[in-house]
Amino acid sequence: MSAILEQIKENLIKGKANDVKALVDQAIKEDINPGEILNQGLLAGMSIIGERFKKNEVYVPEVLIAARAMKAGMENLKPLLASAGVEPLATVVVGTVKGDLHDIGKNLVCMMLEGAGFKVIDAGINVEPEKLVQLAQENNAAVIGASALLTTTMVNMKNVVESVKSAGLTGKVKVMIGGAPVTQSFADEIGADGYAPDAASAADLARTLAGK
Ligand code: B1M
Repeated sequence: MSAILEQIKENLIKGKANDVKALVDQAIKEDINPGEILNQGLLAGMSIIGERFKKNEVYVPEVLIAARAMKAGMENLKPLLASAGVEPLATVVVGTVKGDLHDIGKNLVCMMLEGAGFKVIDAGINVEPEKLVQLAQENNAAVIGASALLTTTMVNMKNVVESVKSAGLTGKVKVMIGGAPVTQSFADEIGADGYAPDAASAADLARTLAGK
């Protein structure tokens, strides 16, 4: 791999936003393929952060700082990716379920999904299940991700599964769920397509659910 892509990766892991941006700009000037800058530089770094996060080797602040560096690096790369026809893996609609205002975990999930190469539609907090389905339809999403932090709101995840069913999208739009009180057995009970315990695993799961 070219030295500059390695440097982008290493600086992203360290969360050095200014350096990542400068290195990406330099790589663009050196005519390195935008897809390579994305995959071998930025996404490679984010993937390592995701793995370390899963193993509790790094924590929420480091992930947020790395995501900020990723965002800085993407600034001038994004238009080039679009014109080079580099497509996102798939689209994922993510929201915190109705009645629930917690968004820190949901935002981390969005960041890890973006870091993994997905287009993310962030539906926000306190989202009606029908809204998630509507956004999925409008954006041709492969996956809906629902987050809940309260035992009183996690039950609303069942309504997301039901809404997907009512819209005739079962199997076409997969539902993944997560959040502190959520478990695999709860996912099985409500008929969700998958459960992820943390944000990095959510990106892995979305890849599987979207068949990527
Ligand atoms: Co609230 N709150 N809160 N709160 N809050 C908890 C969740 C609670 C456990 C605190 C406690 O009592 N010990 C408790 C829930 C009890 C329960 O139901 N079992 C609680 C309560 C009761 C409440 C209120 C009801 C309090 C009140 O008003 N009486 C109220 C409810 C408001 C509402 O939502 N309607 C409330 C309000 C708030 C604040 C607004 C003050 C604030 C939220 C601010 C915000 O989000 N912008 C808040 C906070 C910060 C917390 C704690 C302290 C931290 C939550 C958090 O952000 N964790 C929390 C206690 C705790 O967890 N220590 C608590 C960090 C975050 C990175 O983790 O969100 O779990 P988490 O996300 C992880 C994974 O779960 C996973 O990935 C993330 C990263 O790895 N994940 C997914 C999350 N979503 C996923 C989706 C996926 C896959 C993985 O796929 C789609």
